[in-house]
Amino acid sequence: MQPMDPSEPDATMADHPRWYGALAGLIAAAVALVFGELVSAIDDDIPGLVLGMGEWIIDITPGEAAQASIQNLGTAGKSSLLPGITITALLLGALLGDLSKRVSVKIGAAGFTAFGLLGGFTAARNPQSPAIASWITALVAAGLGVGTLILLLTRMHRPTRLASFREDPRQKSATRRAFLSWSAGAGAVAVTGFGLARRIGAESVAEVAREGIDFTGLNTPTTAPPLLGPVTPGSFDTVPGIASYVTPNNSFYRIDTALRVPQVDPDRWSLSFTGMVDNPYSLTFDEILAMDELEEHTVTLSCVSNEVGGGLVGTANWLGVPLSSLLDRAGVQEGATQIVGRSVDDWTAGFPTDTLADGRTALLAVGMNGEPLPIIHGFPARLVVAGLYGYVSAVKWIEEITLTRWEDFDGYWVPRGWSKEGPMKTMSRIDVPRSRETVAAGPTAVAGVAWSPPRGIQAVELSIDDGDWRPCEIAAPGSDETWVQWKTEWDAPPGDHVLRVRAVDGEGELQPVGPKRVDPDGAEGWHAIRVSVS
Ligand SMILES: Nc1nc2c(c(=O)[nH]1)N[C@H]1C(S)=C(S)[C@@H](COP(=O)(O)O)O[C@H]1N2
Ligand SMILES: [Mo]
Repeated sequence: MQPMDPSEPDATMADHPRWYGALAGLIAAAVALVFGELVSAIDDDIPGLVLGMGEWIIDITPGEAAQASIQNLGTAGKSSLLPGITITALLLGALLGDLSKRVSVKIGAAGFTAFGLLGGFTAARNPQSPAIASWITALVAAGLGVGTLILLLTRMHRPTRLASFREDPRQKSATRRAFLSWSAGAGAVAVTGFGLARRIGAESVAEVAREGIDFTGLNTPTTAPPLLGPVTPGSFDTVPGIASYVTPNNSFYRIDTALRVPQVDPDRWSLSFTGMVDNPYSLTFDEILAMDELEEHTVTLSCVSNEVGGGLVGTANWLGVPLSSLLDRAGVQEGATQIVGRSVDDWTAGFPTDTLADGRTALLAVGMNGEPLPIIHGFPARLVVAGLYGYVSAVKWIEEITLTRWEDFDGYWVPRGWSKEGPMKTMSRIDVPRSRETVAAGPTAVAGVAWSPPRGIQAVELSIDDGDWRPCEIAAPGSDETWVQWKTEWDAPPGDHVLRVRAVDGEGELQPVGPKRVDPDGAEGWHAIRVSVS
C-alpha cells in the first residue's frame, strides 16, 4: 500500500456518497470534544471545550440580553446553552468533513485548527483555569480531530495504485467497507470516552472534601437567636402546600452565572481582606471553623429577579462569622464606603459599608441548615446579608473582600442594567391554594409567606374578589430577618374567584402595590391567584 496525499481529493473519494464526508467530520468533531471532556473530568480545573465556549458566550452576551434572561441564566437558558454548543460544534464538524471530501482536506484541517485556537482561548480565559494546560488540551483535541478526519477520509482512497481500480467494483466496495468500519470504530471510541468522562467526573475534590467536614466539633453558637426548626410549634409547616419556614437545601433556589459550578478545594482556598484596610490579611477554611465568633442565624435570601409570586426566595439557618468582626480585624479606613466581594470565578457584588451600621445579620457563611454549604450554594464560604438582594451581596465561592469607595467600583450586574443598590422590598405570596387550582366549596385554607428583611412583617391581609382586606394569622417568626408564614380560612363559595395578598412591614409601611417589573431593582406588586371552586 502506498501513502496517499490526503490534500488531493482522490477520484475514488468522489465515488463514495457525499454524506461519507459529513459523517467523517462529525465523528472527528466528536472525538475532539470527548478528548476535552476526558481531560476536564480528570482535572476539575480544566473546562471542557464546550463549557469554556459557553462561559465565554455568557460573558460577551450584551447587558440587555443578559438582563432579560437573568432568571434563565440560573436555570433554563444555561441548561440549553451547552447542548446547543455541542450540536453546533458537531454540525460544523460535519460541514468541514463534507468540504474536506469534496474540495480539500486542507479546509478540514484549517477549520479544526481554528476551533482549537478558539477553544484554547475560551478555556484559558477563565480565572479558575490553568491557562497553559487549557491551551494544550484544546490544541491536542483539535489535532485529534484533524487526525481522525484524515484517517477516515483516506479509508475511501483506492488501496493500491492499480490503474484498473476505478473499473473494479470489488475495490470500491472494499473501500466502502473500510470507511464504514473505521467510522464505526472511531464513533465507538468517542462514545466510550464520553461515558468514561462522565464516570470519572462524577465527584470533585471539593465534593470529597465537603463530605469529610464535620460541624459537630465546632464552637457552639452562643449569641445566635433561638432557631425555629422545620416543625417548631408556632410555624405553619403543617399546612399542606405552604413553603416550610426553613427551606431544605435541596429545594433552595439557585442563581448564578456559573456554567461550571466552582469546585473549590478548601485546603487550597483562602479569603483575603484587601483594599482600604489598615491590616490586610487572609483566612483559611480551618481558621474560620476554629473561630469563637461562629454564629448561626436564620435569614431569608431572595433574588432581585424574583417575580411577584415567584420561587427565587428561601430561608436557611446560616452558620458563619459576622462580617463586622472580620472587618474590625482588617481595620476599615476612613472613606471606605463600599464592601465588595469577589468569587473564585470573578463574579462581584458590592454594597454600602453603612448597611452593617444597623446591626443586621451579615455573615461570612460556611454552613447552611446544619451542613457545610452545598457546592452550588457557595462551598466553602459565601456572604449572606439580611435585607439585601443576592446580586449585590450574597457572593458564593468568595475569595476576596475589598474595601473601596462607592463610586470606584460597580459589581457584576450593575453595568448590565441593574440598580447599584439592592435593598429587598416587602413581598407576600400565596402558596395554597395553587394558582388555577380547583378546590371544593366550603372551608378552605389559604396560606403563604411574606417577607421584608430586616424590617420584618407586622400584618398580612387577604382580599377575595377585590373585597375588603381581612387580616391573616402569622406564625411566630425566628426574627425580622426572615419571612413569616401566614394563613387564614376562607369559606369558599362555588364559582371563579381571585385571591390577593398584601403585607405590612415592621415599620408599618404597606407593601408597594406596583406593578413593577423585576429590573432594575426588584419587582413590586400584590400577588393574586385565580381559583375555581366547585
Ligand atoms: N459567585 C457568584 N455568587 C453569586 C452569584 C453569582 O452569579 N456568582 N449570584 C448571586 C445572586 S444573583 C443570588 S440571587 C444569590 C443566590 O444564591 P443561591 O444560589 O445560594 O440561592 O447568589 C448570589 N451570589
Ligand atoms: Mo439574584
